[in-house]
Amino acid sequence: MAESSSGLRRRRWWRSATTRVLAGVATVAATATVLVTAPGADAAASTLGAAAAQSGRYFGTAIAGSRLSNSAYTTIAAREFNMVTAENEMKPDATEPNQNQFNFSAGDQIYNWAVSHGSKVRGHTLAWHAQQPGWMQNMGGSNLRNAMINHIQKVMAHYQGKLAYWDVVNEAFNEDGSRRSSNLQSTGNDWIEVAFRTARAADPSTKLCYNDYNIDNWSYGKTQGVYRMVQDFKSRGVPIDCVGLQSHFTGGSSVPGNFQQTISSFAALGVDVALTEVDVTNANTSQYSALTQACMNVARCVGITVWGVRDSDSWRSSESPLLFDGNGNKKSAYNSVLNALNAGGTTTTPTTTPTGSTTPTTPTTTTTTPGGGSCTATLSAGQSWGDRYNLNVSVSGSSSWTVTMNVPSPARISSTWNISATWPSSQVLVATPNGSGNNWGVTIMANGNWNWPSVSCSAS
Ligand code: 9MR
Repeated sequence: MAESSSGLRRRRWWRSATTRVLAGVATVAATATVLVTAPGADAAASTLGAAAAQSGRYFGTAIAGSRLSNSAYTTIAAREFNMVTAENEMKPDATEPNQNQFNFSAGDQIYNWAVSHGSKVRGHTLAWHAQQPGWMQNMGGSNLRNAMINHIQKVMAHYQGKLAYWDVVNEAFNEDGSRRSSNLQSTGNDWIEVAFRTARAADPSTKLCYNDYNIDNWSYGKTQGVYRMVQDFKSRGVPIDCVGLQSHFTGGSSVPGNFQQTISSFAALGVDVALTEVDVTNANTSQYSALTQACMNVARCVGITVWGVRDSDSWRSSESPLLFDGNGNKKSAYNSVLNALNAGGTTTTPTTTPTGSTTPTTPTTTTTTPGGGSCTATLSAGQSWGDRYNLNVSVSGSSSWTVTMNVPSPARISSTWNISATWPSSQVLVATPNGSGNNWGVTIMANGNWNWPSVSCSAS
């Protein structure tokens, strides 16, 4: 059923009013603010893009230029998705076939199709060991470094102001968390940060992402390697705005049990997180709903993109991994994703980091439960010591709340006050009232990671 326009208006009013109220809280507490959506009385949205938009997220797909003449394909793509990634057409071999001679015709075709159907566009990708044009594959040293910089500058200048995100660097890590060897890596370990600095200068309007596969399992070496790089970049002011988890749960991989922890841990570094190339072997419904739910549960998980429209469009079509079958019919995984999107989630407003603070801030969260009712959990700094710090938590909006706090590894919560606590894992605290009111707190052993935990609040 389509959502009524009055439902949408109500929702927007509610969100903007909440933003204003919470903005005051953020100023006083010097924390960032998060708010939420989706009062349960509203009708469910009937497409993936509209359902995701209710919580401020997008739902996207990869588009192949060669299929834009197929109306069965474009009908589904235009109806369901509000973010588009060019599957191959914005990669270096497509955009710079000869050195310093650029060709944007295939990329522009996809860009124009997307925006004319009300969709935003994610750029993919600028610096990658694969799909380099032949002339680049044979390069090294300062010639390659300069060619990479020129490529980023020229391609980003062409799309200046037009793209929501750019995957600046793609797939630069080995499975053990070390850097992948490539001609780019051999130009010096700083090639990734040079790429990001070049990208920021070329187009300050777009968000700059690092994108990779097999970084879904929090305890995996590659995930930790990428996490450390992003943490390092944030600490040194190297411009990075987002991390893309490709989330190819095909070819033998499946959604790990700690997927949400991975998303929230990256988000706690102060970057957006997106699932950028999702596919799942045989479109397993529980895996599709779990990965969608994990994104919905993390305030800065901004959107999900599936890697193709129909199974027949997939790079792994023999695994039937997408949400539409070869005839364009919705599969059961489609419904599980749509339902998870419609159930609501957590969204953020921009974060503010207090000047001079040694502790990066992380969003405060409000979640509206599907059945209605909402609450807000606001974090503020308490006393801190050389190895640990206190966080005060204030809950408003409901006296019957559940706050989930996810602490970024290897930090650990060492004590709590004024709550009943349960511990689904060593890094996750679930807090409920113990009769002491709505102000409570935790002591966190930093173990070297001073990023604040993410929190979500749900009312019952
Ligand atoms: O789906 C893309 C396929 O058509 C290309 O042949 C392939 C070549 O490298 O790239 C595929 O897309 C990849 C994406 O750009 C990066 N992550 C892995 C994707 C699947 O291989």
